[in-house]
Amino acid sequence: MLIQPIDYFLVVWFVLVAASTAYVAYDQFRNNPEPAVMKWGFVLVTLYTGPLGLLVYVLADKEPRPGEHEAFIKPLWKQGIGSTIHCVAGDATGIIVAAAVTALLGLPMWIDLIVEYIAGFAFGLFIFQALFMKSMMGGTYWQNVRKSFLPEFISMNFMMAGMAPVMGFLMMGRDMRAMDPLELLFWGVMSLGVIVGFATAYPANIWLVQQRLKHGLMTERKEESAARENVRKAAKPHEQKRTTHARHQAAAKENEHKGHMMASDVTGPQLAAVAGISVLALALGMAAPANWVNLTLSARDVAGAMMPPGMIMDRDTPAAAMLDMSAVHPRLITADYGLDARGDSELKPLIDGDTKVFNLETSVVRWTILPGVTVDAYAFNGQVPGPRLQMTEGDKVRINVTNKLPESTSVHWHGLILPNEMDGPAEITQKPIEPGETYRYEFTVRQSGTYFYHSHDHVDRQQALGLYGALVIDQDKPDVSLTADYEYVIMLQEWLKREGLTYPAMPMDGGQPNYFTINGRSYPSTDTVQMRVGETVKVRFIGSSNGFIHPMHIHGGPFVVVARDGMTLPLSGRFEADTINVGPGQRYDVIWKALKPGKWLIHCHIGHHTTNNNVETEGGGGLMMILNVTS
Ligand SMILES: [Cu+2]
Repeated sequence: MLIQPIDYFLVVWFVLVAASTAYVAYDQFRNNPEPAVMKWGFVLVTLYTGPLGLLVYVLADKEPRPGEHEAFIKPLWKQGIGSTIHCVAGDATGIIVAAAVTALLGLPMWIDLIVEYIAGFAFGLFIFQALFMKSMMGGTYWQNVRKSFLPEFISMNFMMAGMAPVMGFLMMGRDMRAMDPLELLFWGVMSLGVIVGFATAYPANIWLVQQRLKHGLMTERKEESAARENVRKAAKPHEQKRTTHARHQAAAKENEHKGHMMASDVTGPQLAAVAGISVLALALGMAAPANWVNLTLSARDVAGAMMPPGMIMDRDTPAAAMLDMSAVHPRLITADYGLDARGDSELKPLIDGDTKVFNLETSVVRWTILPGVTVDAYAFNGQVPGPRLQMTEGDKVRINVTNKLPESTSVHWHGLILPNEMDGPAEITQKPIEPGETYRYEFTVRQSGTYFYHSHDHVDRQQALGLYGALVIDQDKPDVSLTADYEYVIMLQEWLKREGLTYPAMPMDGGQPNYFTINGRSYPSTDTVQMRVGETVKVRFIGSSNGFIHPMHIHGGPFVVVARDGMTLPLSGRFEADTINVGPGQRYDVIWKALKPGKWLIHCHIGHHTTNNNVETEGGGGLMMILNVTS
């Protein structure tokens, strides 16, 4: 799914990869006079490195004009390229296949890296290197395996020394879609890994070619092949090898070859030193990432999670912590709502005998908080906040909660006195409601006042993504001292939206919010309450926010606090104030009287909470709304 700029870049990249590979394959098999194994080597490497493979091919191997291949490929740097190509073609193929398989099997990253090394080495040695050597040098397959073991070992070590850290850091980085072979990003990381691996293996390959421990580029003319074919038909097997080899010598313009051996004057200490350094480089490349990223996790553990910028993720961050803070994946969105949709709409109950029945359903939606600004949210009945449940003291109620989220959930009826098994905490009083399941909550309402309901499973994630709603319970005998001309419920929430993705806001590194909503809207898209001088409004503040306290302030004169946490304050306990701290879970009912005409604000008194992504629009943002009083 194309959800980030990198995804579009990767589409372009892989189109270029396809075009580059097609060109190299066409030119190799049509125009290039070189051995078939080398042709395949270039095709595979271009498949992994795209335009860079094409560049290397054109600069080092593509015959510039007919008959010039022999002279063109002679410089040592080009011979080094040839040697690196057949190392990388084999090793990278083994590594990439192993990486895809281990990811799909759900093995931890550190095992992935070891399996990839073994697979890359085996594929390089047994398939590419030994076969390549055999076709060039003759001899039995196993003689060639033995001969190519050390050069292949050195080259593979240096390649993996470059490729392993690229895979370790990027796959376990902020965008862990890179762990999933079904995502384009996985293949992008593989491409980059091969490019870096090529670069780190190249110097060693120059040395190996120079020491005649590995072959570089070669020329094999068609006429020669035809001649060889004729000779093969005529000659006995033993003679045929010698003749073929003699022709090979001529083609490569190498005079020092003797029998099946390449004459190398490399010394034991030289070879041991280079092999030793290659082992050191390999160990560093494989182990170093484990200092910073958690290589004990598998692709299955992190499930392609995308993490917020600034989250501290280190070698001991558990997968559950990552999933908890990860973005809502846009592919999970089932509905898209504009500014015409409203949260906190009253849900009319169905009547079943003496019971009021409310049906709630959770799902992932895209919700508009400001013109042009959306968040990806968890919603009850497609609303943020969820629908308002209006009840009366003494009601028997049944609430069916159906879970259409990608994860389990449960619902807690905050502040209500009810049977323990109806209280909602997942794993404590009930089994979590798994995706697709429905749980039936049933109780009789014994209280009255302002309450709310919210998720009680992975609360820090789910409530911070919008899973809450108001529960307003009327008294069976209304108390006139609690009534006002108007009523308005205010539910507070913080959001973290960055680079097109929504993360649950939390008071921790990487989790700090940059948008704030009253009833699912940021100012200036919040409601305005219209009233006249002398009229009163009862504001029910609900601390539906998850980790942030909001000192809520009303301009234009004090309000009277008449209830706290659903409980009516006795007349002697009521008090006047103009700011009240609404902490998570708290509710305050306040009655404000319009004394003078004008636009009077209700807003949070933390300045940052009245901005939208740190920007003020029309005098503010976020947790701000207007009481518009006319005379
Ligand atoms: Cu605030």
